[in-house]
Amino acid sequence: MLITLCAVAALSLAQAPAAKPAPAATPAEAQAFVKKLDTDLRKLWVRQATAQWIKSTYITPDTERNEAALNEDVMAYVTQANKDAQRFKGLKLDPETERMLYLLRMSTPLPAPSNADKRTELATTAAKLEGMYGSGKICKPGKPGKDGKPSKGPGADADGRGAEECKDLGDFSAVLSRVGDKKKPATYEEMLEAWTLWHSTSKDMRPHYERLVSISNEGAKEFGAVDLGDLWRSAYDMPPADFEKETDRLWTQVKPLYDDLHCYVRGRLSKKFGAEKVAASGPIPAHVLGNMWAQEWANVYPLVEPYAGQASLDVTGKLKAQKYDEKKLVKLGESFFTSLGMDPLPESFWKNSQFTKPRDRDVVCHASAWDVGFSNDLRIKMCIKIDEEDLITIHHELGHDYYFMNYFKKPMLFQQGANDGFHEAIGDALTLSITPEYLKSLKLLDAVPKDDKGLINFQMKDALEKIAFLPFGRMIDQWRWDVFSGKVKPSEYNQHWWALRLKYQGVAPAGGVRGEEFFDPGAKYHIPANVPYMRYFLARILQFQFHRAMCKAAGHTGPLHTCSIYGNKVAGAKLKAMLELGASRPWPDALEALTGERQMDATAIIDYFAPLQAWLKEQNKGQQCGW
Ligand code: X8Z
Ligand code: ZN
Repeated sequence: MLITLCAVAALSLAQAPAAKPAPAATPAEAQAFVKKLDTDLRKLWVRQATAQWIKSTYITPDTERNEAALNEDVMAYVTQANKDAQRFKGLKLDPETERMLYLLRMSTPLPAPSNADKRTELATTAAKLEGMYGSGKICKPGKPGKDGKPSKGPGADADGRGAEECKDLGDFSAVLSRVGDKKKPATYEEMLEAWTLWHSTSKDMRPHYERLVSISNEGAKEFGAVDLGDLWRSAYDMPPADFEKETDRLWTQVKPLYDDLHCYVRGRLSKKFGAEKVAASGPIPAHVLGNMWAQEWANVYPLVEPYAGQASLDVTGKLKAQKYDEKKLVKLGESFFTSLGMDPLPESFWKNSQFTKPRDRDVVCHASAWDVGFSNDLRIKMCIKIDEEDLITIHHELGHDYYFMNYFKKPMLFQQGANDGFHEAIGDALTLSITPEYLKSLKLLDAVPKDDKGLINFQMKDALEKIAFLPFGRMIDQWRWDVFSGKVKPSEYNQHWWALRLKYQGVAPAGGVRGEEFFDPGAKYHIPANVPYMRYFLARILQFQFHRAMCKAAGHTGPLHTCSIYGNKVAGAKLKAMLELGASRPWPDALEALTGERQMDATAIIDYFAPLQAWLKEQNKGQQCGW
């Protein structure tokens, strides 16, 4: 096996496009170059995705090492190919070749330098970090049994000595999610303990992360970028500095709505926990918002419900009562896509996906969607809980899979979203059509909220998910941009993290300062896994823009929040027209195909929440908002 892997590495390197600089490169040579690139990338990316899938569904030192080796092959190839492509700079090329060369430069979020030792170190460091996150847990000796000995369990010896009780992210998150639980609410202290324990699991990532920053920055420089943040920002068909301005423009559009929501939620939580724990002015403690990162706040809904005594919006209870299992939940997600005229998921999807958390091994539970063979070889990997949150996440993941399904016949470099925000927005855009009427038709709600009070309740629940996320989505990569540029030194990592969380989200750690002995960014998956995050911020805005366009195509005329495109084939065809483009055209072209617009625009999300925002403003009158 080892020999085969080494042979693979040697083969892919030997086949990299010619390294010799040719002084007078021609357009025909450039075309030949991208043709070979496509063949090579197919081989390399399929092998890489296979290794990544195996590692993610079975974390062991072996599968980590295997993945790192395949990642290294791809890194080596892409670094060399980028160098070779320099000779076509300035040539007048056909648009397709030109676009492929543009996309090649951004084809990896982790560019490696040419130095082989550094490349190896980068690949192993990246695998190590993701593995550390996936296997993060806190263990303590098990409680003694009746006989006074520790109870038996995994890791126990014959006498029960050494038995451990371990808790992982799922366990800690379950505590936080009980913040508003009617039957068994978690206390402030229980939540603080769960939050603190999880945030201690990432401490040891820090030196590895420092290396990842330093080596990948070297790689980015070889790719002609100033640093890795600059390279990430150059993936949006505009100069990197303009992209940063775009994200600021969009944030400015939505910030007033976030501020209104923050003000109202803080007031309610302050009443619930007491002003000494949640001050009526100032930031909200990061551990009381029902989510480990305070990124989505739906779990505090029972504590902030605008009007009591309205029809229940508790979908989770219904799912459990109706004995939904994981597959049935995924089938429900699929049925939304097929209602729009899309094909069913392939048989292999049902065979190869991971829906449940295996009991006997570590896996990367963070949800993801895959086309392992770049050939409609679709899968999702989740550790599904039977609740509303995961029903929404299933739609999100299937949105990725349906994007894959619609572009898998394109050349490899075009098998991507128009930009990465588009990819993240598809499934979410459909969930905006999960209206009370739709849920009632599935018997997941007893009654459709009738009057304004019901509407405000429903919008509040939605906003806790969608609006609360926006500043978090905006700040994560601000932190990384600042880290990659060197503006923030390793000795300031944690301090800067909390400065941004305060600035954008208005949240703070309970008890004040979290010193540099912690590495709190590492407690969020996308940092150790090195997944760029601005995509999710863009997606929260784009999904409403997509929704507005699909509603228009479906002939909807009323307020945006009353529209559902479920079952509408015309809206489905419009969506498909955009998905089929993949990344073959600059994203404004793709946006235009669906919406007729060429700019990302937050007016749709603001219009959608207009009733709630008016209500919030009324509630917040006389309050000192802000922090
Ligand atoms: O990572 C994800 C998806 C996979 S692309 C589950 N999301 C972000 C997160 O969990 O932080 C979706 C929402 C934001
Ligand atoms: Zn996603």
